[in-house]
Amino acid sequence: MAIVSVVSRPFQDQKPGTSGLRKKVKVFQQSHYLENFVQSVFNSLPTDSIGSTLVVGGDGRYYNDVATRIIIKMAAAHGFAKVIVGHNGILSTPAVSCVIRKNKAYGGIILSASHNPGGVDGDFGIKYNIANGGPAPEKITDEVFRISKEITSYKISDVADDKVEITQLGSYKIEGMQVEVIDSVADYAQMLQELFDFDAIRQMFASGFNIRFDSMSAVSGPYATEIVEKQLGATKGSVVNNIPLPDFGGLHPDPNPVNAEDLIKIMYANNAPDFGAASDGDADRNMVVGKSLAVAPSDSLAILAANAKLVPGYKSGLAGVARSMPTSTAVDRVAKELGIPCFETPTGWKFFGNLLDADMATLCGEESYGTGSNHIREKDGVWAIIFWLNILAVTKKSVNQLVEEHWDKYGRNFYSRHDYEAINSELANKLMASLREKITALSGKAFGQYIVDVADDFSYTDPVDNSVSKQQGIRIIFTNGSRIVFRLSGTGTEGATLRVYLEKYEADKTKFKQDTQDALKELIDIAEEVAQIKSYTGMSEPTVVT
Ligand code: VG1
Ligand code: CO
Repeated sequence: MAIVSVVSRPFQDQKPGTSGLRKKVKVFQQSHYLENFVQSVFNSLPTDSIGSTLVVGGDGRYYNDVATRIIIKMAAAHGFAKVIVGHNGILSTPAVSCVIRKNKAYGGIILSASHNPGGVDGDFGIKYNIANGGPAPEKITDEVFRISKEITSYKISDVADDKVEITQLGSYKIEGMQVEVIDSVADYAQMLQELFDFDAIRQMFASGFNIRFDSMSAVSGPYATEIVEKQLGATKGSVVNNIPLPDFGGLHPDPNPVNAEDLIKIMYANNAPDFGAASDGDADRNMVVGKSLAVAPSDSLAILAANAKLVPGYKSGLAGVARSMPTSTAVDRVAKELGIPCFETPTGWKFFGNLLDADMATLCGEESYGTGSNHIREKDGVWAIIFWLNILAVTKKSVNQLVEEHWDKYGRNFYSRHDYEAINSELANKLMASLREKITALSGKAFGQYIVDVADDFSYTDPVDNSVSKQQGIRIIFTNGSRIVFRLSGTGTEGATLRVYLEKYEADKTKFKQDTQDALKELIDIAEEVAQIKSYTGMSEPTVVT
């Protein structure tokens, strides 16, 4: 056993996006590709990383196990004292965050492309998280990218792969570094027990409440089975598709009404269960579904914020809330009512880290089915679902009742996202550039009854470290509070994806039952008029509407 230095050549395309580096599996399988990126991460770390602890785990997708072993061998070469790794290389994204914090680790590496499809022809991804348990901020990912473009070698232990044991729980050494293989679920489950009233939820299940939790053949399976079925007593079989598969069964592990089609069908049929839930590839996203009602993620955030005090972990109230810029302003109304601040950040969980660390925000959320809190530094799918169950158990209300009462009190923010996927990158960039040129002239312009109040390219100054992130999406805000936002996705691996976010506030109760797309019709037309999406993309309609 020895540490060797391997000569490689730099790749120019290892720029982390919204959430780490995501590429096709085939790209990651090129020789030295993964190793170069991992070495770039290690080279970006100060010397105090030597002798410290690193956490490693992933969502179980194709290549997870291979990559896990490579990272353990490289961590030994870098001089970490210990690697904590999930059993079989498996840890959900929120579990990695939990384990980093619990063990006061230096950081962690997450192997996941999250909601992107997996399998040999699918996507793979890697992300570095820092000591607070959250995604590395831009100043670190920028540095990693810079190093990756110059790197010419990496260090790795030459220990045989079959000596890098990840299938047995327990501890052993490689090059003097301790490797500890932990149960993937235990620490995470314990954390949730401390936040929620498990007894109340258990009673609710015991009295006949039923749930269908669709793990989408992704990593939430073992977590939901242990927590929802075993610990909370939901009927056996309530958690479906609960075995993580390397290709997620060939499906797209994204918990929205389009991709979680099966769950929606069941929840919209007669005799639907009381509660439907789904989670994504790495279990940081969640969808909540009532009977014939898929709860909009922006509404879910607002409802959790409004009811947080009913839950033991948040009984003393919230310091503040935060949402990503495209997320609807439903939570802003709750914050106003509670008299707490509401922060608006760029898309991506890394922007919430400082606010959570500084205790300026307690709950955070994104329109993309992500909700979380200061219990860790990632969004957390299973947590969000148990949060909802806790509120239902305490209020003895149904999902639909809670949502409708919320609208009655605060009004309804009709909301939808239209995605144009896999469009030509050059054309997508041209569309955005032309929007940037147009925005100054938009101010004050009237489109029927919609009058533009503000039109800008969102720029964010972090209130904690004053770092500035520019060009985070074009916003058109109307005088009546409605909004249209345009931005390009930073998680795709094929061409570009244009996201158009549409929001309309409605205070008139008689209009709450309207179909969302109908309610947003005028805004959809304005978006087309302003951005000329059809002519730029050649697409007559979006590929996904959520
Ligand atoms: C998307 C979502 C964003 C989310 C990110 C990572 O990013 O819009 O809200 O934080 O995915 O989620 P983008 O750049 O494609 O719009 V996950 O669950 O894929 O880590
Ligand atoms: Co995810």
